[in-house]
Amino acid sequence: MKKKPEVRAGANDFHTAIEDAHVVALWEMFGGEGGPQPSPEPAFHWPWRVIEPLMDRAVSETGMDDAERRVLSLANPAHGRDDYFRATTNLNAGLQILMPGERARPHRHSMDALRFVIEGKGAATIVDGKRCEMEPGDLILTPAWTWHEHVHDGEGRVIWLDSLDVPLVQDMDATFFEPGPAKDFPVLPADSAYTMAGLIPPDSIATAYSPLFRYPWTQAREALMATPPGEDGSRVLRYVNPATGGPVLARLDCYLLGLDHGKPTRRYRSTSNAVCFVVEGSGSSTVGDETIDWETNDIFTLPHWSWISHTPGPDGAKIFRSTDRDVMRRLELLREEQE
Ligand code: 1HN
Repeated sequence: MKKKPEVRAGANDFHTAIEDAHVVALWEMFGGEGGPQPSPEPAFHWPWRVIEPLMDRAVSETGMDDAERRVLSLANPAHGRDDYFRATTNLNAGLQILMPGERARPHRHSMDALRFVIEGKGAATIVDGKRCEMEPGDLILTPAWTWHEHVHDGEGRVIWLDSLDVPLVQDMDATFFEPGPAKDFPVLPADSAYTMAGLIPPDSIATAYSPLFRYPWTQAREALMATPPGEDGSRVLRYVNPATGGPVLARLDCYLLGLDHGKPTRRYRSTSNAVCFVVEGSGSSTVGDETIDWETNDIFTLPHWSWISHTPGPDGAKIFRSTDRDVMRRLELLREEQE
């Protein structure tokens, strides 16, 4: 039980009295006008050359009988070690590895999750009974409260990026979790019913998340190449729910960025946060005061309200982005500026 506020009628010292009463004098907290501004969070970078050997070591250290999921969570030091689910404000990211013959047991939770496949063949994620093959570059959704498990019947290691809204759901104290076996799930149409943009089974309108669970890389890459570049030469595609045109998940929104010119993209800043994964190529990004030199398979963050610009290397680059942007928009908190 929390201590009840105690009114010390005799306390002459104002600060002792207000502390005892559990109130705070706001005029003493903020200097200047307008209250607090977004606190600058530096961008953070996890290079593949550092993380990859740790994935192999995770396999030798831990079998799937001991680890529910073999995930290395990307814990941004800006938020402290105890906050190990926070890659950036509102977003979790981690790398998961599965070896041939292994499986990660079914479960479901109130957090939205997505998988972006980095390497390997033969693994699949089963989402509410739909089997989604995992090939490099594929985006696979495991929306909040859908049953999901990972299986691997192929050869060699399979590694993917997990991105979840864990910090946001934790901050709202709305974390629910249920272990499998999977039961009582709605049966959605096969992904192949959504193969043609502009044609959907009409019942799809009812779903709060995309009824399409797998966005294959071959098609996404082709669509990106066919997308007209903007003034600064960059191409942008958004992964959407085909039934609504909105974000793929209630609290995660995904984009592909294609950079094929050597010049920097237009600087912008946003109140949203993002985790970036370099699918192809190399280059650098300026985020606030920092410049990050990235290569294929690297992961880095784009924290809110820092000025951002990307510059590809000579061979161009493709970047996958998982962001809280649509959450901010629906909360009427999205502000964006471009130079
Ligand atoms: C989770 O359920 C998975 O299902 C991966 O593969 C990472 C991180 C935090 C909470 C739940 C998975 C996760 C997770």
